[in-house]
Amino acid sequence: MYAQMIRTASTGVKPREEMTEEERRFQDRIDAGEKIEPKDWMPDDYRATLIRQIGQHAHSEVVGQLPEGNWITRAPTLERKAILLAKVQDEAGHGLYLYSAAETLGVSRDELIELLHQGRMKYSSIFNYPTLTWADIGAIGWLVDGAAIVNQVALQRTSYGPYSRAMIRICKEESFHARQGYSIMMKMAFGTPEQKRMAQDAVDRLWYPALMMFGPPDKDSVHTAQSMAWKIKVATNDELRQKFVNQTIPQMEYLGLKCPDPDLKWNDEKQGYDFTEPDWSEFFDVIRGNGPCNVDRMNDRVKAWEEGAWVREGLLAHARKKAAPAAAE
Ligand code: FAQ
Repeated sequence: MYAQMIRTASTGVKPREEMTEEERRFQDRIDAGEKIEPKDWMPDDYRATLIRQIGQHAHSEVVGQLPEGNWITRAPTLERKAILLAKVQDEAGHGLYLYSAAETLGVSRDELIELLHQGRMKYSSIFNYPTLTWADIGAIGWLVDGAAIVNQVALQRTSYGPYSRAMIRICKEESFHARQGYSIMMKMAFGTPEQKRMAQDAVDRLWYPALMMFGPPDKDSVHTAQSMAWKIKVATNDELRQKFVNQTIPQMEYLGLKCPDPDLKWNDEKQGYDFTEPDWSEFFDVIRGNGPCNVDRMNDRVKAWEEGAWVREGLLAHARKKAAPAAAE
């Protein structure tokens, strides 16, 4: 069902005079700040846009477990291992809330996962970069979860009720993730010269990919205008990127680390930093499937899905048996 909607989803904003009576009433509810709930009437494109965004968001949480899961056995202490394990489990839980929110729109989790595995749905560009050292785990918690929080705090106000409520819960857990990342960075940045060098190297490699997480510049963003009109998004890609830079640079200064952007400087007039944009050709290349780890990430996900088939079948058989105990006897 959703696979057909992907092709038909429009990207332009419909002028009010071209809207049907139903569409006008819907837009009025959005403008009045009302939440839209699963059984409410909604335009097909609103539904398709939400399925795309929530589905991609869910996939990002699940694929996002891979770069960190890779370090669970190599965490330097038992305490760090336990903390990282809890964080990676949280990401699975976030995927679950988000797939459930997408299901309220009439798409099944299996269909979304199939589309991901076929390369027809995306997940966040950031997870196509490798985690080479322990400092990368700190930088992911601090920069990647930090960027995710900036985006998700805004999404708590999104117009679709189930997505908004999932975001509220996810944001609470993400705050712990960012703290654990910053705690690793503090240990490294204030540690031996070699640890500090590793921390700087992680920032050097992950700074621009973290900026890319907010999506292309507003002028190249195909979905922002309509998504803002529907309040699916409540801030643009550039607005959120600027907010992230403003809040992160003082944290970087506290750590005594250098931002790999030689032109970064405070702009008094805009009360924010001027910074160099990421290399957008690299971003588009990564989301087309050509990043350093795209192939590995997808192979790992498909393998996990196939090898987990017997668990899903067993759980379904158990659920069926519980639902109809008399028939099963
Ligand atoms: N990566 O027109 P726009 C996390 C695509 S959660 C890949 O601007 P939109 C937690 C976009 O889909 C991280 N693709 O699109 C964690 C579209 O392609 P399409 C995930 C991207 O939707 C931490 C095309 O480019 N968070 O990290 C990206 O209005 C640590 C044009 O772009 C979310 O998903 C990208 N970065 O704005 C887990 C938040 N950016 O679909 C584990 C929810 C853009 O037409 C460890 N999503 N594209 O083929 C959003 O807020 C939005 O979807 C944006 C993109 C802002 C990401």
